[in-house]
Order: sequence, then structure tokens, then C-alpha cells
Amino acid sequence: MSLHLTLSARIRKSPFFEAARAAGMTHASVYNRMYLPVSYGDPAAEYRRLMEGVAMWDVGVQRQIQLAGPDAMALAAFLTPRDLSRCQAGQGKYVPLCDFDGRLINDPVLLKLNEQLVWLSIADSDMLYWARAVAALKGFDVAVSEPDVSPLAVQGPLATKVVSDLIGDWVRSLKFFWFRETELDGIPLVVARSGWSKQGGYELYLRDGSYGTALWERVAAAGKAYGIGPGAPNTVERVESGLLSCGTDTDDESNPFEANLGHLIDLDRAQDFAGKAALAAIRDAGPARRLMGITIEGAPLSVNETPWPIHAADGQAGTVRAVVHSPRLGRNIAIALLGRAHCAVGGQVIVDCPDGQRSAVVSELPFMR
Ligand code: THG
Repeated sequence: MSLHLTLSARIRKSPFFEAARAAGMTHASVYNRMYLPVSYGDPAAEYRRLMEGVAMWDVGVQRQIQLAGPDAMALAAFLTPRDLSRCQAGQGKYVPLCDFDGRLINDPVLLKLNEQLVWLSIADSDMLYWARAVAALKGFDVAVSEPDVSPLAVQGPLATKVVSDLIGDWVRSLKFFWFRETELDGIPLVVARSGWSKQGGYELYLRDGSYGTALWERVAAAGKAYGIGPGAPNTVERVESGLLSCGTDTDDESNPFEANLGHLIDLDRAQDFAGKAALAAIRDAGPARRLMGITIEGAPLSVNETPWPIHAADGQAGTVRAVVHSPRLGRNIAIALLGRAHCAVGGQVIVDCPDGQRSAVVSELPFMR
């Protein structure tokens, strides 16, 4: 029998929740203490729509942490090891956030609205308290809040047609991760070329939750001609594409080097930032573990509910963080966190699957470009 989790007032709803429910949401997860719709009952159709057409996703769980005030950029620059000195207003940047020991605690998209206003569009951990604590300890002149802002993603090869019909032709010239403030018949939005897939698309950041259903319906209407349907951040596609899911692929001791984000860690910056010394030490020693691909033999596997142990001849080698059966590759592929002695491409390992042990082969990430 299937297990049901109960909806309750303690878990927050996105402004698109009721529209997503009306559209046939069948499965939800929890992210940033909110419901995240994950399926509408037909995973194969949802994958196909993302790969060949266009899908709309309620990703209101991607909460914004707003930094407002004269020290907004100074706080942002202290929170991330990535160099923001050339980041312009209207530009987004993917920014790992680390604690003082170099642990990876979140990996938001940063949006610089202007010199005194920054949003961190966060993954699943409580960055509001962290950002407030850091701002207070550093004495920065900045107000840290969680504003009423909720992204709706439009993803897939036909997303540009839908969003340009809806918002205007100018969206075609937005560069990857750039954004613009606009409105749609009085609905206040930030429109960004971004989204958690490698199939292209946009995110419409709704700046007033009372318009949630109205915006959903406008997107659905504009997408009708292109066969739009509801979907969700797609685990199959993101494992194929090697997009990081912080907290799934990583654990509480992970650092950005083991998560293959080393190219975003700018240790040569003059300014100090959280974790700088610890990250320099990790870089010099090399990370003890790394995220790698593995291909697991046998019949199609479904998503793991826990990290499955991985063994090698000399003992425990690591864990499977996320496994899917890839329709494009026709194989079971997984993102694995492996000890550095076991990262050699082509190496053989053994995975403890729920139905028994299976052999697997190590590869680079991503599986597909
Ligand atoms: N969009 C917005 N907010 C988000 C996400 C998003 N918050 C949560 C989560 N996703 C944050 N994590 C990621 C992870 C990867 C990417 C974006 C957000 C991503 N990565 C590209 C890649 O890996 O190829 C590009 C990274 C880069 O510029 O180097 O897009 O999706 N609003």
C-alpha cells in the first residue's frame, strides 16, 4: 500500500499550490518547509514534455533571501566564495554558500537587482537565520528578510515561444541567468532566463502571492498552443545532466570541491569570506570524497529513499545519492559520493540495492551534455 503524508498548517504552501492541485498534482515533497509538487501522475509524460515541449513548474519553494541596504553586496560577497566583483545589476550568478569550516550549506542563484538589493534564491536549508547572524556579527548595514516572491518555472525547448508570447519578444535576448523586472497586466514579476534543467527556459518570479492562481492560468493559457502541461523539477533529467541537488547529493559534511564546484571558489580574492581559510586547506589537500557518476547494471531501478551503500574490494567506497533509470541512455545511472581512492573512471564497485547487490561502473559527470 502506498504511504500518504498529511498536509498540515505547519508546512507552508506556495501561491501556486491550489492551481497545481487543480491541475492534478498527485505527489509532493517538502523543501524549505513548503510543499513542492513533484508529479502529476504520469512521470513519462512529464519527462517527455520537458525534453520535447514545454512544462510549467511550481517552484515557489525556491525562497528568496533578500539583502537590502548599503551593505547588501558586501554581505553577499562575504557569504559566498565566488567572486561577485563583476556582477552587474540584472545579472544572476550561481553561488555556493559555505560555513566557516568550508562546508557547503546551500547553492542559491543570486540576483543582483541593484547595488542595494540582492536576492538569494535558495536551495533547501534555512539561510534566513544564517544570513541574519552573519550580517549582525559583521556589523553590516543591511536588512535580511524573506519577501513575498515565488518563482514559477517554464522549462523545455518550447519555453521561449510561450514566455515571449506572454511577456514580450524581449525575453528572447535575455542571456543565461540574466533577468528583468516587469509586469503582466498589473502582476509584478521578475523574468529570468534560468531554471533547474538543462533544456532551457525561464523563471517568472511572482512578487505578490495573491496573484498565484492568476499567473498560473496566464502561463497555462499562453502555453496551450504549444502543449504545455504541469511538471516539476525532474530527477531523471537532472541526474542525466549532472545538476547538483544540494542535500541530496551532498551531506552535512560536504564541501564545494567534492561537489565539483571548485571552479566557483575564488580563493585569490583579497576580501575575506566565510570559510576562506578552510577552503584553501581543502583545495591544497584535495577533497577526501567526490561526486561521480555510476552506471548500475540490471533491471530499471526506482529512486532511492536513502543513500545506498557502495562497496569496493577494500571496503566501503561511498554512497549512492540519487539513482534513476535514464530513458535516453537505457540504463540505471546515479550520482555517487565516492571516497577519493574509488573515483577512478571505469572502476568497478558494488551497490547495496534494496533487492540485493549489483555491480556498477564509475564515470565522470555529467552523463549527458
Ligand atoms: N532557480 C532558482 N532558484 C533555485 C534553483 C533554480 N534555488 C534552488 C536550486 N535551484 C539551487 N541550485 C541550483 C543548482 C544548479 C543551477 C541552478 C541552481 C544551475 N546550474 C548550471 C549548471 O550546473 O550547469 C549553471 C551553473 C553556473 O552558472 O556555473 O543552473 O534553478 N531561481
